Amino acid sequence: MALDQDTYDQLIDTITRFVTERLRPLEGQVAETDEIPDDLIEEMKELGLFGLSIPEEFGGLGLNMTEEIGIAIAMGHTSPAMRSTFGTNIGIGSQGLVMAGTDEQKAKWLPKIASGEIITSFALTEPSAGSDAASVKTKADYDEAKGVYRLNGSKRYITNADKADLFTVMARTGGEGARGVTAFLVPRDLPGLSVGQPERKMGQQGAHVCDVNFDDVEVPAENRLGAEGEGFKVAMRVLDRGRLHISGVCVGAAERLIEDMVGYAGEREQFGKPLSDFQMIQAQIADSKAECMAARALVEQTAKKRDAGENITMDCAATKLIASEMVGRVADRAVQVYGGAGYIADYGVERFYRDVRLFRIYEGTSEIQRSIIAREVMKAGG
Ligand code: COS
Repeated sequence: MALDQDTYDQLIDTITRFVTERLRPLEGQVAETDEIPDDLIEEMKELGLFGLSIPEEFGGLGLNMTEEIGIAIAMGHTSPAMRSTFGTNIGIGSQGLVMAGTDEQKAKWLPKIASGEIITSFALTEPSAGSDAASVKTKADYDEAKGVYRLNGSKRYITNADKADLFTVMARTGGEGARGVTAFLVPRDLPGLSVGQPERKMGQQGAHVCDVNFDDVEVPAENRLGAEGEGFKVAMRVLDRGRLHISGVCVGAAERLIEDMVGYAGEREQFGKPLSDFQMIQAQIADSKAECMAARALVEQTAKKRDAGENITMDCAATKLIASEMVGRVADRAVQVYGGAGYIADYGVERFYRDVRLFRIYEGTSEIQRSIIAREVMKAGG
């Protein structure tokens, strides 16, 4: 444990109350305005949410993975866009720096990331490099005379890019393939860096994704993260843990949907009795609960393995596959249990249905998770 049990229990309790009392009532407003209110962001900062996974010496809470997962599940009980507000700071936007940064880089950036003073983004995906992440084309040419890498290219679907102050950018310094990729810490205010308009999306309104363009952006050599050619591996390690975190959010969202389903089925009457008296409705609740419990157990087991220092690449892929597919089925059943109301915006279930669709796509599609699992299993089998 990074925290003692009492402190951790109090933290979970505080976050659960924040989710229930502050965030859930604002879900509709956030979806409609596509913005998280500023005062809410300030409250998230005060609660320490931007620094959950940042080591204590740099001002964060230094949670281990098991503890972080507990919070991801608690946050999953409200619209995923709420968690996304600080999701990049505690995940893909900061963990490359935590894993591969120098002491100077960490001291310079991590305290401000932990406090939420600066927002971070992870820039891997490109217009022609999605699942095939090792094919990134953004170039980083070293200019020895100036001591800078000159970045040219563009990134796509970058979460929180419009708010970001610091990007972890994967760019090509060498030949083709994974070994030619290097990671860089790129401050937003460098000349030549521009961010596009937020995309219109199916769901998760309030969380924005944008293009990020680099036009002769001169990045000081001291901002290189790790050695040349190590950037792809850094990105993969960051994604391993990101996939586990997302799996926790999937479990939380499923728990919320089950709670909503049960509530609605108990209130709504048809044929003279509540929906919950019908076995076909009970079956949908039972299947959802059983699948959610299984996913939760897997998430917790994988988090424990990571905390024990084990290689979790396959476990994370399997966990994300199971948890994201599970929440998709649960959301679909929730819409079905709500019937006509499930299709009406005011009830919020259709919004969750759209929101959770992304979990099967981002941080690696279900197809990519399956190919990682197959590859790792076959490797282990010789
Ligand atoms: N941890 C550490 N190292 C890893 C790794 C991991 N999880 N996965 C791969 N590597 C290493 C490999 O060991 C290999 O190292 P060597 O060159 O020393 O042998 C190197 O990275 C290249 O790996 P590999 O050959 O497996 O790369 P591929 O091009 O086959 O790609 C997948 C592998 C498909 C797994 C990768 O491209 C991927 O995850 N794609 C999805 C990307 C994604 O999730 N995008 C979402 C957007 S980001 S929010």
